[in-house]
Amino acid sequence: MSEAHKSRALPAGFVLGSATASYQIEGAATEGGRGPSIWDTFSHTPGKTLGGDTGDVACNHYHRLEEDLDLMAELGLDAYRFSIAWPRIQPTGTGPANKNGLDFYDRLIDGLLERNISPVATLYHWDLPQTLEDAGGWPARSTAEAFGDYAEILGKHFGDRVDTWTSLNEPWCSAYLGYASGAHAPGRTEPAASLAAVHHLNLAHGLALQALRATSTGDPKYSITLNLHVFRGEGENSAEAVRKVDGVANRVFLQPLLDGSYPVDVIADTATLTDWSFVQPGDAEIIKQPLDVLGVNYYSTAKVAHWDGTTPRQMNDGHKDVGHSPWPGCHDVEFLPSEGPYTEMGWNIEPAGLTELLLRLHREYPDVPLMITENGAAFADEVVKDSETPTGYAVHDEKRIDYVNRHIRAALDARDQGADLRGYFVWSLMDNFEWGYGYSKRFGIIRVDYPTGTRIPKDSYHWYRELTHTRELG
Ligand code: PNW
Repeated sequence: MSEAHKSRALPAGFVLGSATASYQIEGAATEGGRGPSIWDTFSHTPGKTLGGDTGDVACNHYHRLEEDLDLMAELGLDAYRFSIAWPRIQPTGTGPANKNGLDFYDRLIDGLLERNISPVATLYHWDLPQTLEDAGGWPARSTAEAFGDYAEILGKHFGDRVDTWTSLNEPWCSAYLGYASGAHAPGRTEPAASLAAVHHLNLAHGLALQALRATSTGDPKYSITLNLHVFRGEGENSAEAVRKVDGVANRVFLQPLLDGSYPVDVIADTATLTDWSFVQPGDAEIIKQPLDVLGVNYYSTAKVAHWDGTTPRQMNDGHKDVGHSPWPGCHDVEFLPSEGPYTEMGWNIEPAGLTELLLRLHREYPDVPLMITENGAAFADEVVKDSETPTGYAVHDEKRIDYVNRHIRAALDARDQGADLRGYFVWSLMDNFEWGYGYSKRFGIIRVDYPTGTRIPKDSYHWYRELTHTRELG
């Protein structure tokens, strides 16, 4: 029997969850007083998403809430990670709360609590109110200030029931895919502005945690989720290449959040783009808020090398190639293809990278508890007729089961070596709108049939259910 399939018990108290995000699943884009977000504008702009797919209907979760809650209960989740759509709460990003928006998340949170599932709420998973983008978006300081006000509304209204508050999901994506490569909304290609966005996202996190702590009457935990990158250097001068990409991908978030300063090498590497004058006195103190848990999203690794300019530069960094780099200040770094196997996203599968990442965080920030807030894989599923199931179909996704199994094991390896890892959330509860890839990539452990919205639990759902019940990896 191979290592991957030896049975292994989960530690006591280890949280098993699943994750989604508002724009990816809710649909009902113009209902309940919701204002437009940058993802509505972007997805409705021709050429921005594959096949012109939008989140207008998505999984119709907004109207299928009860059914989805029941699927979570049946799955045996300890916790559910979702995001709140800012434009449902404040349709134009400022001003009083929209009651309809609050009502929807009341029903979600109360429905979770009734089923004994801990609500893990993210304030921002990329659906910025369009009005705020029109006023400058994340490169503008006013967006961070508006985010603090939004957090105050949420703290007052939901802070008695939420288990964990997460300020931002993957500010790396918001800043660099949104403002440098343009692969994500709002689709801007301004590397200097993307660095201002980095800072204002960090600042927004700090302002939000202050506001949430001041208003939440329960005893929630406070967190942020980062998509930290694991880089492998290849060839001569690759240490320098790794230092640079690690700076703009990882340290430009970790260091201000946890140490209260920006890395001097990143400031130097990006000096031709910006003088960083958007960082004002006092900002560092606001950004460095105590964190009860650091959320880590992990999917794959990346291989980098020094690029000397003599051959065409390779950019196999797993991003949609839109001709603009999401790596400001890294023009002499190239991204080489990693060894397979790969998922349908073209991302290489390397569970050991997760062990290394968790151990690095444990080494550098030993006092910060860790949570894997996303991990999972897009694969093409095999759908077969099966008269034994309630839906009449079964979905075979052995590769996804193997991926999740191996990554939970890799995470537990890090825990065995000292990392303070508290739990694991599989991405995603259901197939959904995969951003620029539209509905073409399926990450769910529940299949969503488009456009009917019918939910079909996949084999991976049944496997995960077995895990939540036995608490033992098979
Ligand atoms: C994360 N990249 O997104 C998000 O948090 C999810 O919303 C998303 O569905 C999931 O991972 C799968 O993609 C990412 O280009 C999107 O490096 C793009 C990248 C990374 C994460």
